[in-house]
Amino acid sequence: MSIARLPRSRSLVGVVAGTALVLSACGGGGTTTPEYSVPTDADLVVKAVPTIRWDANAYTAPAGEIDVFLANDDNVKHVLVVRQGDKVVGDLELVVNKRGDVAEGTISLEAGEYFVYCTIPGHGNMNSTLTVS
Ligand SMILES: [Cu+2]
Repeated sequence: MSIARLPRSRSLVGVVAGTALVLSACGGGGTTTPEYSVPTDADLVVKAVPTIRWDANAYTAPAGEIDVFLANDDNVKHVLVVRQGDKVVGDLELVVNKRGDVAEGTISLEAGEYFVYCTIPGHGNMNSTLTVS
């Protein structure tokens, strides 16, 4: 299986840098990555990125108790849930209201194919696959 596509190189940098230190938001001009650290023990890291997208079209996670970390690199509110087909599974609901917000939670999933979905109206394209194995 190929590596999940990362539309922005910044996303990869964020994941790597976040393992060791808090990201600095004081880079050069343009859009900078918000300041937060990604927990090293997260099983699934999802970022909302401009404009109204997740940072990957496909995610993977290990079956069982999955520690999910959500960060908002976008400028609007997002609400992450996990769905199977079009039905929400588990009671995980991660809310990030604004840019720089983060949220963490846990969901127990058996191996299978799921979707990382955003429940905000108009965000239906935030529907990436999640392969749990
Ligand atoms: Cu959204």
